[in-house]
Amino acid sequence: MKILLIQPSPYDSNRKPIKKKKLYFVGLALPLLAALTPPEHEVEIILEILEDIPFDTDAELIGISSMGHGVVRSIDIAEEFRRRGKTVVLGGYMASLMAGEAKKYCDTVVVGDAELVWSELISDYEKGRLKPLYENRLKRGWFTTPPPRFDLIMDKNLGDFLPVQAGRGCPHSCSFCSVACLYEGTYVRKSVEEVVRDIRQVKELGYRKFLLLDDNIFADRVYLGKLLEEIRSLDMEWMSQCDIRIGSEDKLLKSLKDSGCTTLSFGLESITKESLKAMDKSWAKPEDYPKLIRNIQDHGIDVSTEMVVGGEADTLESIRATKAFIEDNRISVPRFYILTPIPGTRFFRDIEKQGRLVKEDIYSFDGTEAVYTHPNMTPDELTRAYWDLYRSLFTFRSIFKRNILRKEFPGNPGKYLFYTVVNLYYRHQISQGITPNIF
Ligand code: B12
Repeated sequence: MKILLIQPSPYDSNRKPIKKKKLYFVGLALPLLAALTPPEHEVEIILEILEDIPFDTDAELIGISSMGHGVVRSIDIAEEFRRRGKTVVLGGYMASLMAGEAKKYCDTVVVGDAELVWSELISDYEKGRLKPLYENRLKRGWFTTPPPRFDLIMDKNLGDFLPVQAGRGCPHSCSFCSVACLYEGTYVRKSVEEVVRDIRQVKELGYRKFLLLDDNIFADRVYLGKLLEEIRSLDMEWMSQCDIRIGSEDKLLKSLKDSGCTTLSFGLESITKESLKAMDKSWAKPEDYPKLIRNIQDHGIDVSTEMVVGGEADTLESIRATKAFIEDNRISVPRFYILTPIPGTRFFRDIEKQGRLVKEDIYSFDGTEAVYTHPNMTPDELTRAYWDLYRSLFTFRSIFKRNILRKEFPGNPGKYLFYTVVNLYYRHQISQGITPNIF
């Protein structure tokens, strides 16, 4: 049997799938699913952002991933394949969070971690006994995966790093977070040996860098410490994301740097304490952010930030004040979204219960448009404040201040000039009304 696995590309504003010449941030799901497939079957992977979908394929079983508002494209692809008589499986975050809705457009939905059900699904399909739903989640503790089948995507135009995963989930339960929704505050990890095996595979494929795409590498500091010791000996550069409080851990920060970690990304969300509290993220203390950021930067690790505007206690003034925060802390490449209730999350249920939703089309839920009423501003004002914040931070003056006018510049001009170019690209996107994103 032939199986076609598709990572759809979200639509642009003209409802055409976004296309790029190169994909930097490759997902791990499809190379892993391919590795989990019994070897007697042939697997093809399509990354739609780089290539067109072969709708006339001779594959029997079509597996489609789904992420955020991109699920609209996943559904359209699913419907087209079903019209052509194929058996379609939907999986990934969005299908997991809205399985009932997803089921309307496919033959079966996989909810949660596919490692636990994929081979059973294939065997059921072969026996003509496919179930409508396969649901299973990794629980607290450890998990294991085969090495991902990167050989199936090596001919595609990828960036200079590949993904590796050590753990899934996060001990926090922030109300807006899809990860919290699926993993419910649990954190599961792979053995250090298995992670090392996967990094070695990336290295053997000729890469010098990897992206550790865990949700929070600071979830288990003992485990992280052991992992860093091993990563260090592999002589690779890497990036990841985690809880900002790692900024107070000098010993860990030193080990991170020594192990080749170059950049960490932090979901800081907001500089307004009460907004963080309303997101169930009061463990994050905005008054500590400057000190923590500085300590991470002083250890030689770049800080990248993800923030949201439109938290419950935000005002037009606090959104404007975010500009000074980003500049004062010399954040090279800041990114923002409007706080958005993603269907399936606790935040969505709360906003829906309070009758505050003003948009229904899931395509508005892409983080660039206000979709619910806010106590301190109208949805239009919020959307405008969001774009104004972006514009104010991507002036030539601000780009210069954040990237060139910093004490680290003389020591590594090449890196900060590269960030300047990324900023200029973001500036161009913002001027076109496109939210900068990392892919
Ligand atoms: C790398 C990444 C990307 C990359 C690469 C995506 C890609 N092309 O694969 C880029 C940067 C392009 C990207 C883009 C976006 N992403 Co993204 N991304 C991630 C990230 C960090 C890692 C994904 C990954 O590889 N994980 C490791 C694998 C093994 O886990 P997995 O993807 O969950 O897959 C497992 C299961 O879900 C399942 N599964 C997944 N797909 C399928 C398909 C089938 C057929 C089956 C059976 C099973 C299955 O099996 C896998 C093994 O168990 C996740 C965070 C995370 N925790 O996963 C966010 C995440 C998935 N992304 C998210 C979002 C919102 C987006 C965007 C919409 C952002 C935006 N505003 O533009 C876009 C949409 C892009 C799209 N194609 O539609 C959200 C999804 C939230 C949600 N409710 O759906 C996440 C969870 C981040 C977050 N915390 O909010 N993303």
